[in-house]
Amino acid sequence: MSDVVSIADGLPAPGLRPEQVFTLPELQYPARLNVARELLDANADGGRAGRPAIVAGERTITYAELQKQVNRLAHGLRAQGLDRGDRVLLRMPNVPEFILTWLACQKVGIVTVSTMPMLRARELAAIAGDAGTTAAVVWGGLREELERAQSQVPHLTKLIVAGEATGSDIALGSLMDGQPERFDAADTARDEVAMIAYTSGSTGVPKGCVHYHSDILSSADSYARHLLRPTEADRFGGHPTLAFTFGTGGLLVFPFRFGASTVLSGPFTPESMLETFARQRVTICFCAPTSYRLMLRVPNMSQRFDLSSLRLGVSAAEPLPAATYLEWIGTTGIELLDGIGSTEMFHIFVSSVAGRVRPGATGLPVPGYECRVVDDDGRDMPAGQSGLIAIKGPTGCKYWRKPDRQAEYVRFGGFNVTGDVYVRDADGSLTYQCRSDDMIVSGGYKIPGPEVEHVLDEHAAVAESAVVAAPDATRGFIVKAFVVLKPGRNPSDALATELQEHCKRELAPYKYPRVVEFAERLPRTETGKIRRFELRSRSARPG
Ligand code: 3UK
Repeated sequence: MSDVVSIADGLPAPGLRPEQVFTLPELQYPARLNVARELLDANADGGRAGRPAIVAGERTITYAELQKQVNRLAHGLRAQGLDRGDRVLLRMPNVPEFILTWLACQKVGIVTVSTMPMLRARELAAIAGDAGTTAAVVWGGLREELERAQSQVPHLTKLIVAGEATGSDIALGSLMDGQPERFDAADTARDEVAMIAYTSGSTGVPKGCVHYHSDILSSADSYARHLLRPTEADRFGGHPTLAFTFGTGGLLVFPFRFGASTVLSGPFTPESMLETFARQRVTICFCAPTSYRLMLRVPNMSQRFDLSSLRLGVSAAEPLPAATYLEWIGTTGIELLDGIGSTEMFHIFVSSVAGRVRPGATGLPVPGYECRVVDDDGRDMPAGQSGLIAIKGPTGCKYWRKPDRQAEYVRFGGFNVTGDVYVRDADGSLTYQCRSDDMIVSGGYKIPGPEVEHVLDEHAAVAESAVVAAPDATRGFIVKAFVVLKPGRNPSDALATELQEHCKRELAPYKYPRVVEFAERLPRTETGKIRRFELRSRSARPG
């Protein structure tokens, strides 16, 4: 396996790493720390054995049951030759098997590389190749794209199939058969790599973000502990995929850190989400603003669905407009907490505070995080003037094998610079302005414009293209492509559809351009750079 990068070689050099600060008493972790022992054994062996850990449809799995399954799978993974520091790719929807596998890997000290279910072969191959995954656990219904990716990744040799398995596959269940129900968690260090989470990649290349065992827990002990104040009676629900750190936190780490329950649900539709909230008595929900807007459009939603169990909603992944906040609280009476997080920081670092929400503002730094608004040279901006947000706390950006990007994100003496532009008011409250780069945020998804351009440009009819965000009442923004055709090719609706289909085949379908506009030429700067700003403002005008 000499072509598989080692953990030491994947991590950024010590001088490039963020300064991670642990200022609160609850963030003082012992030198040896295993995230699965803290999230699972602490509950199963700590008086919560019979409490529900996972609720999925008709299935309820207690902490004791989950612990036995996790232990048997941990033995099974070891029996396959997988051990500490190996990387395993996870490709599963929000099913109990995701959590089972994630915890079993963590117990062994295996590094999890979770991937979004919608990714296609080319995206999966890039991630598997970069992370050096030697095995994958894949949900039966999602295996096809991974098998296509496998041919491009020689070191990805082992496929473990959850759900239904056939032929030469290794079934997840068979790995567990006959294995002992006890497993002592690996004696991992608090700053040992636990997971590599991939971003959507603003340059078209997905970036792996390394998180230590302590990073995962400190997100629960700063953000969740202080802003959500969970108890074991809480039932966490919502739609983010468990593979996205918004979901890993909200639907796995946070409920388990506080001995509460996670409620898993199928693909999002506004009705099915509301139905799950009502039937499963969800108390805290995690959704993107677009989803709250879609739920509000369900006729008579508050009469049809009993939302009396809900006590708090979390909104993240894109800005929460004051109008959405006000409509939601007006209709349901439930407060929404906006929070900005990132894959690099693991979870939310600036959040609204329950009872003190200022509609339209993101909020205040999460306890444990220090936050500045600075100019391009790192000088503090006065109140009321916009600048880059720079944060420092118990988590921080550690890009896997991306020293150049690392130096862009971690600056000004160990601060994390996300690329988001903010204004801080005199009272300290932070209001989001925009992103300083070209990422398109649509319906809660991050879509790098250049990645879509790259695929469009591969089409035989296309000379060049530029992809920008166009405002949209439902999704916040949608992907819009300006396309210049090759000589001899003529614009038509049929060709626009063909280009859209091409993108859906080559990329996760949510990335396809919902609007295709044919152009004679693209506006450029004197140095040849596309003037995206001009295209964006052209797209912002109606008609
Ligand atoms: C944008 C927001 C305004 C912002 C995420 C919560 O979104 C998450 O992670 P990603 O890596 O994207 C990070 C970027 O998304 N963003 C996120 N939340 C907000 N912009 N208001 C918000 N409330 O540009 C940020 O840099 O996909 C969110 C928890 C975990 C996450 N990974």
